[in-house]
Amino acid sequence: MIAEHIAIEAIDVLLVDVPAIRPHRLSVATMNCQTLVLVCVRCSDGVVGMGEGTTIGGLAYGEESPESIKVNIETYFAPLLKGMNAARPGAVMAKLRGLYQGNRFAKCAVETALFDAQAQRMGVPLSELFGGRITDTVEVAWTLASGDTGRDIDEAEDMLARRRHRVFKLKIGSRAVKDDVAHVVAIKHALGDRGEVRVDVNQAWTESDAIWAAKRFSDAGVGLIEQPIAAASHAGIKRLTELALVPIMADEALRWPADASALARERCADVFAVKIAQSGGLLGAASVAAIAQAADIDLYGGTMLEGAIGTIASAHLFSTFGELKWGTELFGPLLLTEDILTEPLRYENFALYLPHGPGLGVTLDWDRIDRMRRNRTRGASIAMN
Ligand code: MUC
Ligand code: MG
Repeated sequence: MIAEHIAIEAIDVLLVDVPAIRPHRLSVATMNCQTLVLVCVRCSDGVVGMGEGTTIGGLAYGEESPESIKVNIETYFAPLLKGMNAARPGAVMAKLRGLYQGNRFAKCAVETALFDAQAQRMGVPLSELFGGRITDTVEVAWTLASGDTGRDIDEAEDMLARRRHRVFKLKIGSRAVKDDVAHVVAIKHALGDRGEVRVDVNQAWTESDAIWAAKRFSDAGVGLIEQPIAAASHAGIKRLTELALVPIMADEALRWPADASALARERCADVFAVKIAQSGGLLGAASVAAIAQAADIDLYGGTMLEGAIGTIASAHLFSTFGELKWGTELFGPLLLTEDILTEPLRYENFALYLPHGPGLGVTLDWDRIDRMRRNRTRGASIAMN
């Protein structure tokens, strides 16, 4: 029991630019580098919590950019949070949510840091604050997004041979639909039953494009279609789900738990991609999962291509879900050329292994972070305990 008032003393936000191992092409952007948005919350008991609010493609994916996340936390969140009781993360976040609109990624970063600090204080892994983990590993899919069919097949073969991934998500939607379909079908034919192939269109198609492609994907054995049309079109995604050609997953359509509720009420999708940043934090993502489970909608553990902090925070939460039928795509750190941990996350046998230490259970490599962080000459160096 933590009865005393533990003050939030300081909140630091760092933008850390890490090159990608290869260009990562989505319909909304091509990423050559990922900007990690790391938040550290220092508390008066000496505990430091870490969180992450990373997004994709600057301002291309959502309404927040790495820069807006940093500015809004520093300008609006930090003055409010300073002095508040770090031992009451739920109360702190309720206040923050009540005062400030939107900013889901920024809220996620702060909330993760508060819960990391609280779990460290209590001496338990983060997963134990969210009902307790049911599993120590989560299966991890890999995204093929080089844009080149031959290169994607080689990449998938390499992942299969190394037993790192056997589920492959193909990023499509930036080319003509028939070209995308040919690309996906060629990869599925090459892998056969050895690899599962899914696609993510990131809202790029019209409904008629999606119907045309779904028929061909169904014949080819593609396993899942993620967010094929605009997030706002609940009626459209419901019609695609009802066609029952290939299971349909909602991703960008799930901005808040209220969206999950609306989509679940009408059973607009077969699967929900649960993402901590997209849901405004761990609590919001837990609500999205609960809504899905109550409505008999399957769960998938999504990513915003976060680095190690957002990835392991997500894994802690996902490990508490009763059933994660479609696994996860928590591969973000593997897409980056440099690790920010002293000991990398453990990926083996197609899965990510959860750590057992208190809080997030990982240790940051501050020398590396300091080398890659933006404006390092102007900012004060972040020295951790
Ligand atoms: C998304 O839309 O799902 C997940 C994997 C990837 O390559 O991009 C992300 C975002
Ligand atoms: Mg997606």
